[in-house]
Amino acid sequence: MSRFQTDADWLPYHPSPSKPNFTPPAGAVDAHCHVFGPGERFPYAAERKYTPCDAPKKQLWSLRDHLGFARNVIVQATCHGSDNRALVDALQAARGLARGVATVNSQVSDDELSKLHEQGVRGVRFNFVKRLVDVLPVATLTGLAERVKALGWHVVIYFEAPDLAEFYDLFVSLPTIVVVDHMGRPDVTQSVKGGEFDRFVRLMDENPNFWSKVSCPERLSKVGPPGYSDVVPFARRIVERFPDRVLWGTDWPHPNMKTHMPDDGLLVDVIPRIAVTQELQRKLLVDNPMRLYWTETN
Ligand code: 0GY
Repeated sequence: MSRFQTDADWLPYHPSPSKPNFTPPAGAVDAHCHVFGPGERFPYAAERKYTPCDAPKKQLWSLRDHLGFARNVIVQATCHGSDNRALVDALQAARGLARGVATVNSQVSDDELSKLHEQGVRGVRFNFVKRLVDVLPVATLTGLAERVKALGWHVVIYFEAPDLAEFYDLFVSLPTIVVVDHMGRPDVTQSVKGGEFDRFVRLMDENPNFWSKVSCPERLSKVGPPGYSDVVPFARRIVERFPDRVLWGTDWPHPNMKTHMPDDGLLVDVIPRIAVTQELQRKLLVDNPMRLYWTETN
């Protein structure tokens, strides 16, 4: 029995995802997923805003193999704060088949950053979603970005569309590659062209150091599974306009889903509808993530 009580409304990850109809290209990377705990070994952070059910690395490897992927990029989730031990444990167990995006605070030493690099971390995540974190001061974020730039890392940012205007100047001042989670969480009930989403497309147009994850239809969709059809035009627009700056991930184990827990096989079947040629699929799933995370083995 864990000493952590999972939130009463927490939805556990899908116990038996279907086999997707779409076969990912050889070497495909799931570039956005998490590990949670197990809490007994890797305690959840005191400052967390939610307590998930454990989602350990072994389950992630089973999912990777079942879905036809070869590698993972594991992103530190807010429930672990800036304690990256569960992430590092998974990276070490993956024997080169996983890379990480960590969360660090301003007290992190250069030695700790170098060690994280050796352990497979290639980026830091700055989270601006107010229900998930207490946002760090701008000066702290800018200072951290400069320090990780020296390691050749990038910055992953997570925000919701209505907050883009507030953080815009900070985002474009970041000196590294900047990877945006889930297309900046657009409101998919709005028009894919001419509306609020244009601001995000402009951000990508005007800043060639910006990349986007075209992930999380399950979070953005109002129509839901099996097709998540309302999200498809948004992701397709980004993939076709920025084919060399897009990544895709499952988002397993799908934290904070309140209405349904997705079948990961169905999420994979969205890929050929947002990347409609084999070339786009190869860039999205292999070439781009390999260029960003596995430079030294290319
Ligand atoms: C995601 C989305 C969410 C959570 C986190 O780090 C996290 O806690 O990223 C969310 O609640 O929208 O990408 O995992």
